[in-house]
Amino acid sequence: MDTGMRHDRKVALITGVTGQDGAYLAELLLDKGYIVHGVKRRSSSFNTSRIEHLYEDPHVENPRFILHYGDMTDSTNLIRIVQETQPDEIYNLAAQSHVQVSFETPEYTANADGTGTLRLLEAIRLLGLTRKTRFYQASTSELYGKVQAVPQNETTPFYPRSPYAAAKLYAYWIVVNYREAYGMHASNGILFNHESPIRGETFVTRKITRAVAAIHLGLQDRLYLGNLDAKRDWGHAREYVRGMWLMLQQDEPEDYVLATGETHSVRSFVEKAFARVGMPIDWRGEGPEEKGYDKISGRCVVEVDPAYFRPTEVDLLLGDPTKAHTKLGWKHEISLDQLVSEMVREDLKVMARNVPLVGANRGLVHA
Ligand code: NDP
Ligand code: GDR
Repeated sequence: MDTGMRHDRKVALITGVTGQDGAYLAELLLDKGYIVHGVKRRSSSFNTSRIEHLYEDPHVENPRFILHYGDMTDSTNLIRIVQETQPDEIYNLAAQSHVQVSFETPEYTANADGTGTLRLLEAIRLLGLTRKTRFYQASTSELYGKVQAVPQNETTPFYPRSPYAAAKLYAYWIVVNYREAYGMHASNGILFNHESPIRGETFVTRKITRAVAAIHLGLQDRLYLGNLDAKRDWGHAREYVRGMWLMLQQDEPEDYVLATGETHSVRSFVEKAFARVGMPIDWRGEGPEEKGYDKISGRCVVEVDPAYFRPTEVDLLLGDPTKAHTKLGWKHEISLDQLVSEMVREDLKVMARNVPLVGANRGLVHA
């Protein structure tokens, strides 16, 4: 199947299309008229819930959204997909993306997130597509780790604090190297945390908004969290995928920070989320003993569980998106309060349908 060359439409290939960003990006590119190919992993159960609304019957003529089975750990498979699709743009979003999980699966994380990026770049090079195919790499504010300056911009030195960040550091530099060595249009988006109602359930924001909805509806008693003092620069994923696309539309490839320029603690996110369901939080105790009580009922609804503490933590992230603003015309519009409201509202809808709670909320997953 050579779906790339017969159309006037631009062709994009997205790895990690079943994830939060993959789903928003596929939607954006389809809206822009692209033909979108997505790489999804084979799993024993459906993992396509975020992109079901984009699904097209593969038997229709000239489908514009096409899925391929693939894995970042499998070179020949990646080469075949790039060969078949001949993409104008590749967005490399696939990753083992959970920082805490990377401490438990460091080698796999290095393979998928670090070497996986190299495999994809090599596929482009081996197939002679270095001039045709533009490349976006999902780099991360986790690269700053133990931060060397506040706020962080494109020139702030990196200091990774997890196997995930170390793997992404390799990916960052191999992208820079392929750009310089082979003249590829390859860019790193150094994206600060971005969330949404379809954020993975074990990342802290979604874990909080799901628990708030479940506690409000009487489906759960308590929310267990780790470090409440960590500070993050949280934006909305829908706005960030637009920034990815803008990077590949520039004449020259460059690296860009996407961030809001504001930072808030996990504790503050918890307060904002509970406030949406009319539960003001009163904190008592310190460190691992800290608990959050609903001021109105006096009930304990938040507890610290040291199992969620990380061996090395990233304490404070605050991005400076000036370059993206100046060169790409990109700026975030959605405030943290709006983001929290949307996430709690959507989780209330999901919980009200009484979807069985899985993963973090049942304590099946420690992350
Ligand atoms: P998600 O965890 O929601 O999605 C990750 C995607 O990668 C999923 O589609 C997953 O498939 C896929 N994937 C995982 N391992 C492999 C593999 N070995 N081979 C092929 N596919 C694989 O992440 P996000 O959408 O939140 O993030 C997208 C990218 O951006 C990631 O690389 C992440 O590290 C990075 N990033 C994210 C930020 C954020 O705040 N969201 C900030 C900065 C960077 P499956 O559905 O089967 O699990
Ligand atoms: P992060 O996101 O590690 O920043 O990586 P996460 O939401 O997992 O953690 C943010 C902060 O919250 C603290 N925290 C908890 N985290 C989780 N997951 N669960 C808890 O119970 C909990 N309690 C406190 C964490 O310690 C941390 O400080 C995300 C991912 O999307 C990466 O892929 C991406 O690169 C970065 O954002 C930017």
